[in-house]
Amino acid sequence: MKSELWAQDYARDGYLVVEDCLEPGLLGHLRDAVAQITQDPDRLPDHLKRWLDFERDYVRGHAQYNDLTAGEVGNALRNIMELPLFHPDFARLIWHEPLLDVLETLFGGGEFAFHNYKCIVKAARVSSRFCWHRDLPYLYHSGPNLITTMLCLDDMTEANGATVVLPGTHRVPLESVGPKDTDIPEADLPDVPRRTVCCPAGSAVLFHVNLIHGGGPNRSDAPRRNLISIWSGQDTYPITAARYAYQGVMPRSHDAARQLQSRMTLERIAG
Ligand SMILES: O=C(O)CCC(=O)C(=O)O
Repeated sequence: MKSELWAQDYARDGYLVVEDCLEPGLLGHLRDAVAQITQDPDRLPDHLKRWLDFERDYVRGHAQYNDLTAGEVGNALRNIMELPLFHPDFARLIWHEPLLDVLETLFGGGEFAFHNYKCIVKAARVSSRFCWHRDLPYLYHSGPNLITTMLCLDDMTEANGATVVLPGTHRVPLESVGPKDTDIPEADLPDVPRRTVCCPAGSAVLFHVNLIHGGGPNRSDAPRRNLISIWSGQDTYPITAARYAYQGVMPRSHDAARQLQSRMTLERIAG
């Protein structure tokens, strides 16, 4: 898709797919780095293990989202929070220029800040589906000027649980969005056509935090992994005590003090 259309399509649909955001060498390297975590999570040190969410624990609390039992999903991981703490190459993704180019276009300038990076793993054969939801109520911010981005490490297909979006549902009055939007029953969904976001590995999918989306389970023989980051635009701030690694770094800011912070942070990560 032509970059001149990014802002227009995003404003209309509430989401955007940009292919070829990860070149093949980096894509392979990131897949390997995620596999290092998922293949034997029990071997990780405690300071990293605390950021892992296992599928079996999710299934115990949310049996309705999986046709398998907690015992049947084994040691599969569902989510790796605080990804930048696991490997410097994940931290360096905060400065990944092809993604920053899209974000700068969608935010309408460089004054946007990093919030966090995680990895959603839909493990081969056993993953749960994702309920219909909006991201904003999970994020606890003073406003909705936030963008969710997904860097796809694998092709997203119907069979492996590609994310499904309801285009246009981001255009909603702010006061109508609340905790009920973290799990929207099928019967309460707006009557708009659904779109399954099928795209090749290396694509970036960006969406407005008020866009309704969900995703099927992965019943294919290969994992489906997305690196997910959240970014906040101007005049949009966190309202809870929670803070994440490198939160607040502004890699495209024009402010000299922010540029210094960004440069010094990146230098420390490089070691
Ligand atoms: O991976 C998916 O299919 C959905 C992920 C998602 O909805 C989320 O992380 O908020």
